[in-house]
Amino acid sequence: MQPIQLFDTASSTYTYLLADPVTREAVIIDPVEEQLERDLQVLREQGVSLRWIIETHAHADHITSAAALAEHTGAHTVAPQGCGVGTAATQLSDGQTLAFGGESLLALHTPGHTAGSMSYVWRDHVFTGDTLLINGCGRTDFQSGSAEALYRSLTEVLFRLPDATTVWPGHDYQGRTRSSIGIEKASNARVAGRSQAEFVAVMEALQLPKPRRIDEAVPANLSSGLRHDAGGTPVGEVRVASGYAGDVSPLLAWQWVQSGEAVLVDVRTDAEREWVGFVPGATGLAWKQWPGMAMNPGFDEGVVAAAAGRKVVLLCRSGVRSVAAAKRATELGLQAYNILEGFEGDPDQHGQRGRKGGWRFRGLPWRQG
Ligand SMILES: N[C@@H](CCC(=O)N[C@@H](CS)C(=O)NCC(=O)O)C(=O)O
Ligand SMILES: [Fe+2]
Repeated sequence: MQPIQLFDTASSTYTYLLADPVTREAVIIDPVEEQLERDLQVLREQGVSLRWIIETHAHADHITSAAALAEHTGAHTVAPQGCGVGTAATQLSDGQTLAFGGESLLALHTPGHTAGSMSYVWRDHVFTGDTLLINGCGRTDFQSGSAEALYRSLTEVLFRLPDATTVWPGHDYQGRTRSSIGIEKASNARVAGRSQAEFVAVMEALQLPKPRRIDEAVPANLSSGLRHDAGGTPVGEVRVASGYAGDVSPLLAWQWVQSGEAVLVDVRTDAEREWVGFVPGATGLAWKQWPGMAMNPGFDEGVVAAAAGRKVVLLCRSGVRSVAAAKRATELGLQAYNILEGFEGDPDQHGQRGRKGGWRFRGLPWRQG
C-alpha cells in the first residue's frame, strides 16, 4: 500500500492521500487551495470517502483547502493543537492516533519549523511536513521557528524511526519525491553528523527570502483557509469571479430577490435549514457531494425551473457549496451568483467556531422551523 502523492507546482507543495483498501475511508494531508477541484476528482476516481483533512502546520507559503474540502466531502478538519488553527474540528496532541477504516495514523509533535508542527506515521511511512525535507529541513526563521527545537525533532524523534521508513516531505523544490529515514540520518546536508550548535549555525546562515504569500497565507490558514471577504466588499457591488457571474453580498442578493430580479436558491440540506433557520421564499435544492460523492440529484432541473429566466443567487452555510452550485448553474446557461459568506457568515466573528447566524445578525429575513 502506497500513499498517493500529489504536487502543487506553484508552491512546490506535496499533498498526500492515504486510504484503507477495505473500507475505502481516506485521509488527506496538507491539501492546497488551488488544487481543490483536482483533489475532489482524485477522491472520486479512487472511490474513497474522506474522513480526515490533516495539516502538518499552519503554512506560510500557500493556503490550505481544508475548510472547502470539509464542506464538499463531510470530512473533519484536523490540525496540531499548537498551530493556532482555531477552526479545526480536532486539535491533535502528541501521540494521538486518527483511525480511518482499519488503518491508523500516529501524530508526532516535531516542533522547529513552527512550534506546533507535527509529523504523521502510517505503517512504514512518515509524512514530515516541513520538519524534514529531502536532504534539507524546514526553515526556522519565522512563525515561532526554533533551530534548537528542530534539531531535537530531527535527531530525537524522526531519526529514531526505523531506517527503512519512507520519508514523504511537505515540499521539494528540486523534483525529488521521497527518501528514507536511513538515508536522511546518514547524509542530510543540514543535520547529518552535526552537533546541535553546528546545526543552529547552519540554519542562522541560510538568509532565505521571505515566502511570497506569507502575509496572506498565515491568517487564512489559521481559519482552515476560510476567508470572509464580504466585509471588505462594498455592499452594492458584484465581485468578479471565475466560472460564474460573480460574488454578491447577502444584502445585494436580498435586494435583487425583493425586486423580483433574482431567485434565491438555498443549497443547504433540509437538516441544516431546520437547525439553523430558513430564508423565506427561497427554493431549497441541497448541494450534496457525499456520501459516495454522488452528484446532486434534482439540482439541474430544480435550478432551471426556479430561475424561470431570472438571475439566480445561491446561498449555503459558509459560502463554499454555493460556489460549486453557481458554477453548475452557469454551465446550465443561467446567470448565477454566489452569496458571500453564506447563511452563517459574520465578519465580526472572523473564522471562529460558534459564529452567530449572519442573516440574523445582519437583520436579513429568516425564520426558525
Ligand atoms: N520561495 C518560496 C518559499 C519557500 C520556503 O521558504 N519554504 C519553507 C517551507 S514553508 C522552507 O522551510 N523552506 C526550506 C528551504 O528552502 O530550505 C515562496 O516564496 O513561497
Ligand atoms: Fe511551511
